[in-house]
Amino acid sequence: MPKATANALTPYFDAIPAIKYEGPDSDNPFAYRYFNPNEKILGKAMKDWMRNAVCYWHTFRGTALDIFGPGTLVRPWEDGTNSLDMAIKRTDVVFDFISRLGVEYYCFHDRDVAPEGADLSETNANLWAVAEKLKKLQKATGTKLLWGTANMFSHSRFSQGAATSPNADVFAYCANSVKEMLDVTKYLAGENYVFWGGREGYNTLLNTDMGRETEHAGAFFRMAVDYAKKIGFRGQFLIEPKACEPTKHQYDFDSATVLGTLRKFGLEKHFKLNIEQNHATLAGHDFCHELAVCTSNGALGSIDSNRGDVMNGWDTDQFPNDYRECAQAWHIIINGGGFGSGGLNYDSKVRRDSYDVADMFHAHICGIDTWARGLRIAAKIIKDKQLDRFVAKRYSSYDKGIGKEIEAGRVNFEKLQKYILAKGEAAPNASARQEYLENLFNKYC
Ligand code: XUL
Ligand code: CO
Repeated sequence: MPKATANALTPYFDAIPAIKYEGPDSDNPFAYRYFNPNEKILGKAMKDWMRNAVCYWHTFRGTALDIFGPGTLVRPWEDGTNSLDMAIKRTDVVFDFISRLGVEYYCFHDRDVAPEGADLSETNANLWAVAEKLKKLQKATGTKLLWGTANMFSHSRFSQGAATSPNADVFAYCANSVKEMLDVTKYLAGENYVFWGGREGYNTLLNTDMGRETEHAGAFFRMAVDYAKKIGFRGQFLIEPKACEPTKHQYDFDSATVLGTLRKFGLEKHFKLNIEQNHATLAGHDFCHELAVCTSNGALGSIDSNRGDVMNGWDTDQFPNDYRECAQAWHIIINGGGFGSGGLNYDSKVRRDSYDVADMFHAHICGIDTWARGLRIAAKIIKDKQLDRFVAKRYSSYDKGIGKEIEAGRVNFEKLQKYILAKGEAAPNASARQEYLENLFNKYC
């Protein structure tokens, strides 16, 4: 819940009031209009459906540099160094922001929270030094770790891949990174561990042995599963698909590809997926398509929330603002059983010219309210039952007779041929009524 400013960890956000729910008619830009944390929706508190998380990288390490110019986000708490000292000081600001926002979770990569040292042993020690501070702040503020991950894409050693690098020493380096981050995630009671294959892909087949690279990825995932078992890490492993960027072709292209790969390596029981809205569109899919691939395979883990721009073809990572898309997403998520240990991580960044600390709040308020408004709409859809009944009826030929036999695996081609020959023809199905359903959906919005 929002903390009173009097208890604030740092003075940097003192000009901004703690963010509270004021309802849809509020004119206060520093208030939620739809997110009322403890209000019950379909029998569960909104905060427990959403499990909102602030991401450390965009919000606290992003400077909004782009290819045409350096960063423009000059934060008053930064001293301009990437030192361990600054890393430790920064944690107070992060937890202050999260508390004032009234959010319960956060997510980070190893390199977001701690800098590399002179050698790998010092790098590991830096990570643990910050982890100890994070643990104290989690306890003091009640903030929880939704997931941890390792950054195996920024440094030049990863330029040709991490676990799929042609260099076996890089593979070994990555083993150290994931081992340490699994230990840290367990230490901080993290509820999930994410693999996003930053440079796990290729730019040209002229220099790439795809078969070997993907086998190495499979071996790496297997080792991670084995190590988690060894240390008793009970968090959920998640893979975050992305079609392209930074490599031309990423191996974890989309949900269907990842599920196929996991099955190839016999790892499907150990992993679920972390679906990012803008990654779905990069793969040429709707966000909801990716969610439905997951729920229909029992593999929905968590969401990295953001949006692309319909006119741009890259990962713009803007804060979500389309509550209609979120409503449809919630309908799929809720019918699929909810998030489990996952949640909504705002893997989004403010624009390069939104440089005030106030913009960090406006961005998260908009994202959280977008999902909260969507949740309220989805609850209406679910309570009203018309949409779900329509779909159930559309498949009702499988609830009895020959359809039931097909689903039960009790028939073969010969039996089906005999059946349909006796009928003489398969009558066309009733209209699929897309336009009627789109109009019905609009009614709930
Ligand atoms: C990159 C991306 C990452 C992952 C974590 O597009 O989404 O931030 O979420 O490594
Ligand atoms: Co992401």
